[in-house]
Amino acid sequence: MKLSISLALVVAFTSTTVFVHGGVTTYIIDNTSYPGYVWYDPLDGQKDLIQRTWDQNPHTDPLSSNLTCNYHGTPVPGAFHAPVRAGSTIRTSWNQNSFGWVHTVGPVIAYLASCPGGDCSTIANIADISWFKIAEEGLRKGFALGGPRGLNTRTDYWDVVVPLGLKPGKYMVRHEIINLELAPVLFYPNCAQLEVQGEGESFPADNFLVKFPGAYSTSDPGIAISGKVKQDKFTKNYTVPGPKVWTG
Ligand SMILES: [Cu+2]
Repeated sequence: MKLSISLALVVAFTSTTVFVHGGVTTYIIDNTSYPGYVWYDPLDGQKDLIQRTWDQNPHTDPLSSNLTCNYHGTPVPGAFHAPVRAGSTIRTSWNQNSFGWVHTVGPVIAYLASCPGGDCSTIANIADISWFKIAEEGLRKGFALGGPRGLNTRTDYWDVVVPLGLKPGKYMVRHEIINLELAPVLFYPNCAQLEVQGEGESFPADNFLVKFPGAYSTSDPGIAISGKVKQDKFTKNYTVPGPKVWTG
């Protein structure tokens, strides 16, 4: 028993040194689990995923092309779209090797973008697609640092509802964690491909739509606060960056 605990600790500490950052590792959609791209494995051999490629390292420049869907952010061979009914929940997990998310200060945000041509895999330039925000949590009024959820704890998972009224089609989903603990700010975006099904007929108006890169600037209050968020008076009035949430 003692030996196995020691071994577990060795594995644990080894893992923390490797997994200092991270991203979305699994999507659970309508009771189906979709494994994510494994950033520490070779790209060769990874296929048939809904998630686009990424790297564990964060991105600091809001104007970088990495802000769209992380480093490379390309579909793997055999990439497909996970079916999801409008109104259903998408559960994303940041778990890796039994560790949850390692950063505890910052918002978690989810966006959707309609894929032109009806196939998210064949978009020539993902910087061109238009995103709308469907959920945001964390560092808002009423959330204190160290609170129960909203990325103030180690986030194992986060649930987001696909707006019930959203019209069917192929969509990219973009989850993002922003680490505000230090300056510069650290962005962790991840993208995956969805096929939204249902009878919805709604789509957000232009004032809800943004581009990545383009949606954020280092002077946005919710980003400029990076490195200073432990001053409680600021965090209680935190403004999540990006457009208003569209609920359908
Ligand atoms: Cu990190």
